Amino acid sequence: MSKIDEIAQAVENGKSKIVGGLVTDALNEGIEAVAILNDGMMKAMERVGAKFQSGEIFVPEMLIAARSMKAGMEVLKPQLSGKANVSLGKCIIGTVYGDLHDIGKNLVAMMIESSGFEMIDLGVDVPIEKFITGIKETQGVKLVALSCLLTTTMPALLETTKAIRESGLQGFKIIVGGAPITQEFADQIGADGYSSDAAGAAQIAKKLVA
Ligand code: B1M
Repeated sequence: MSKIDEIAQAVENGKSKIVGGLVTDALNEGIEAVAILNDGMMKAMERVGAKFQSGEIFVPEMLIAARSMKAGMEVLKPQLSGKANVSLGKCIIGTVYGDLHDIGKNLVAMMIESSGFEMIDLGVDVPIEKFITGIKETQGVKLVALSCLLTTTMPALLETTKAIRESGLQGFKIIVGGAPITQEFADQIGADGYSSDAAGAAQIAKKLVA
């Protein structure tokens, strides 16, 4: 079995204690961090999602797999996040209310931060008012990034975007993303930008504030 498959299997089976070591071994063997992430850990999470959908596993197993992915991410983080020598302003990021998924949001935060933004992460299940207060009380916000992983929290994404717009606060762009979100939905709710993945989110973020 290849090292990447070993990592994927460990993530899928929730072996959080060994994932970090396997990722370190893979990096030492010269395997690219992006390949470990995309071909190993993310593939594993897709399989976890499919198993959940088919009733083969339940929420606790999904949670344990998420913990393993996070353990691997800790090791990968320094490899994935380059240091930008520019300052593009501040970015406020969070997962919309009702939604507890944060792995994708954390990846997006990491990539946007590496592209030159100062990151303020409000976490998961973020109430609309918290976004608005955050923007109001932080000087130099240029970007608000909203993550949404559930079809059932897409209305929360719409409401959050709408409320931020209606707050009258200005000087920043809003980008949205997450598995169920499409460019069409992003346009419909009036977001300035959309990406289906973390690297794309960083590219769009830079373009929007340029
Ligand atoms: Co949840 N869950 N989950 N879950 N979970 C999904 C999303 C699901 C697709 C699984 C499935 O059924 N196949 C399904 C949603 C179905 C739907 O909405 N149609 C689902 C469900 C149903 C649920 C619960 C309702 C289950 C239940 O309780 N019955 C429940 C909801 C809880 C809640 O939020 N209120 C639930 C709970 C959980 C856990 C807590 C157990 C755990 C999350 C732990 C955590 O995040 N700390 C969990 C997990 C792990 C998953 C899966 C298996 C993996 C998610 C993940 O981390 N993927 C997921 C299945 C799947 O994704 N295939 C699933 C890896 C991550 C890197 O990818 O988050 O997609 P992702 O992020 C990507 C892109 O989406 C994008 O870039 C990222 C990197 O490239 N992106 C952005 C994300 N945010 C972005 C923002 C941007 C731009 C791009 O701009 C701002």
